[in-house]
Amino acid sequence: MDSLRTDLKLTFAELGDELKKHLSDKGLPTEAIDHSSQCFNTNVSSGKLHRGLAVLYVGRELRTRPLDHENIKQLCILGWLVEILNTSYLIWDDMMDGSTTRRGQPCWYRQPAISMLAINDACQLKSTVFLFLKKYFYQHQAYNSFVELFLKAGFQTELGQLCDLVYCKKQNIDDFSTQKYSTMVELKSSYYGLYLPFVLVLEYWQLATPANTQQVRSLANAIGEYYQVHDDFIDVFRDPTTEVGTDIQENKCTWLINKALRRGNDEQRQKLQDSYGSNDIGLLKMVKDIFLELGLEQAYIEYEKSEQEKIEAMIAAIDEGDGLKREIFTAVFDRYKKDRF
Ligand code: GPP
Ligand code: MG
Ligand code: MG
Ligand code: MG
Repeated sequence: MDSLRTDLKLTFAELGDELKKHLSDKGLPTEAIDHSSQCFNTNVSSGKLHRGLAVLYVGRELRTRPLDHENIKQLCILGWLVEILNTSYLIWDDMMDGSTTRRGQPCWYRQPAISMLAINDACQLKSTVFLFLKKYFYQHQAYNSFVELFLKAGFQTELGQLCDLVYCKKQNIDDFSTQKYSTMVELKSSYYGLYLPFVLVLEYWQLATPANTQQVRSLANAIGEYYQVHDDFIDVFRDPTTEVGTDIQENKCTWLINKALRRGNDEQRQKLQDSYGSNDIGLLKMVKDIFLELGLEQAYIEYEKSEQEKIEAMIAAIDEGDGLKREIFTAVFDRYKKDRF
């Protein structure tokens, strides 16, 4: 899949130019155009591009006729649209989570010259998705489906974020549950990050059916949760010199705290209740120490192994007579598996 990165990157430059042209045609002042460009160029392509590459790769694998230049370009653009949506949500998410760094750099809103302008930048990025959809796909048979998919993906993500933010306001961490966790993750991360890329492609090739989108949905939820559990794990257990997590301080309902609450004895649970969700360095250390005492590092390794087997079994059970190929899920899952630490 990595060999597709070059195709993807080539299209990015065109989208950047198109955005500039659009703003200039609207008569915007140079400083506004420059700012918008800087935001686009700095934030959209700096990630791992899992989602954009998935669109291009799955799009190529599910082609219903030989791919021409135009197909490749359109699939790249659809990939970038998912990445643009992702970027807008990460900019907002970092502000909401009080994060300091992303991808080893200060978060966009943390840059002194940006600050609260980041709110508008993320709004504008999200609108850019629909601007580009119209510009490049208005004549495509699936245009309406694309628009609906992006609108729904946005709403689902916002509902997931709502759950995330409402749960972390809970005073009593016993209110957390793995059921609540799964609902939140499906909404805030699996839908736009995995379901959307696959279904965009099914719509692009006019292959979408209730049955195959349902199969995609189940796999997207499973891979999405696997990925979010890893995201939660590294928030606490990654090398703090590369990136600093905020989940414990922000009282987040994560896989780790759910696991700790299930494993802990009364005393450990009480300590967690007293220390979780605080910015105090001593209390933060207390939570981390209990996580270690409860063997959560090993628990994560076991979770990862058993979940991989479960997902691989789900992929093996995919019905290929329905426009899908097992290989597309295997390849996308492999990328997520390799994306470690
Ligand atoms: C990331 O979860 C959350 C999202 C991508 C959804 C954001 C939705 C909004 C409506 C803003 P996270 O906070 O665990 O991710 P990370 O660890 O990357 O900050
Ligand atoms: Mg966050
Ligand atoms: Mg968050
Ligand atoms: Mg996180």
